[in-house]
Amino acid sequence: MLVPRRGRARQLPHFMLRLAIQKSGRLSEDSLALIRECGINFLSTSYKLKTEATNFPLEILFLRDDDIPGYVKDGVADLGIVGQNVLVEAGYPNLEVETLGFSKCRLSLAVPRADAYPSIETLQGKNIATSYPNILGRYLADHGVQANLHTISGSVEIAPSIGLAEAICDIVSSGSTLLGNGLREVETVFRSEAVLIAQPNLTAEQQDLLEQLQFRMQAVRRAKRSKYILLNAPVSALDEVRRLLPGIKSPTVTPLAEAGWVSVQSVVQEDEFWHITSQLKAVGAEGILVLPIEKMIA
Ligand code: PRT
Ligand code: ZN
Repeated sequence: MLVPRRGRARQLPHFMLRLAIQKSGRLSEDSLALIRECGINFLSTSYKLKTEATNFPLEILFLRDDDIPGYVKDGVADLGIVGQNVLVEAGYPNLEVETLGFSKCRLSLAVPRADAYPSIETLQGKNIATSYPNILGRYLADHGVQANLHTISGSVEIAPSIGLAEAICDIVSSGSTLLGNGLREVETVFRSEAVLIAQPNLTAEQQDLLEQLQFRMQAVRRAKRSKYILLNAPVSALDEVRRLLPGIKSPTVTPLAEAGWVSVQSVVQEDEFWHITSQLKAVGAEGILVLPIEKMIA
């Protein structure tokens, strides 16, 4: 009997993850780049409120960053990418599952440049303008300071110059906004970076997908922190070179056609890189090549 051949039924995912990221702002570009670096493709994001990945069961929602913790807490989105400052201020620090290493900044107290500031006691009874009353309130309470917090949602830096407050507490990155407004940073209240957050009631299948995502994100981050290094060294310097380049397990060493020389391949951390290469040269290494690593699986 002739059985009609049917195409293989397309397997529809019966589970999916919905990830909320910032629609437009400081986190948007890096969040999208991270998703792409995890090998996840999606259609154009412009002018859309959501999009779907084409090769991973993931839907991406574009929201204001302040709304992301609440949406994830309520399970409207399963995952989110948001700054720890917003997450902790919203009161949901426990949703964090992975630090992402971008959008690093700090929440700091600042006073007019000319004002004396011998200690945090200076703020006792003062008016402080901020968009982060919860984080700041806890910090002041921990330091035994009682102040009047004025919660404003933007342009916090101008509060002292218009007479609204004697101090401010706001996000600082380079410090140039404070400088431009005649303010001086006096206390770091909180350090922040972008994090991946997840709702607490994921299904087993969603939890499995989240683990796959985290695995990819960790590989991307590790790779960014590391460089692949290749060099030639005299055999007599090999012990020194191996000491400088421990690698993941140990460096790969192969003999060169020229007697008495070897080629060494290894991985170095970005922050140690200049220091190590100058030491490698000092022990006789030559032809040092440094290459970026795309993914690094532990
Ligand atoms: O529209 P939506 O509500 O989504 O965005 P938003 O305007 O509330 O947030 P956005 O895009 O400005 O920032 C998103 C997140 O980026 C913040 O929640 C932080 O986690 C992180 N981030 C990193 C920063 C900064 N760096 C930063 N420099 N957020 C804000 N700033 C501002 C700061 O408020 C101040 O006005 O930049 C100024 C200070 O910068 P410097 O470099 O002059 O010190
Ligand atoms: Zn916001």
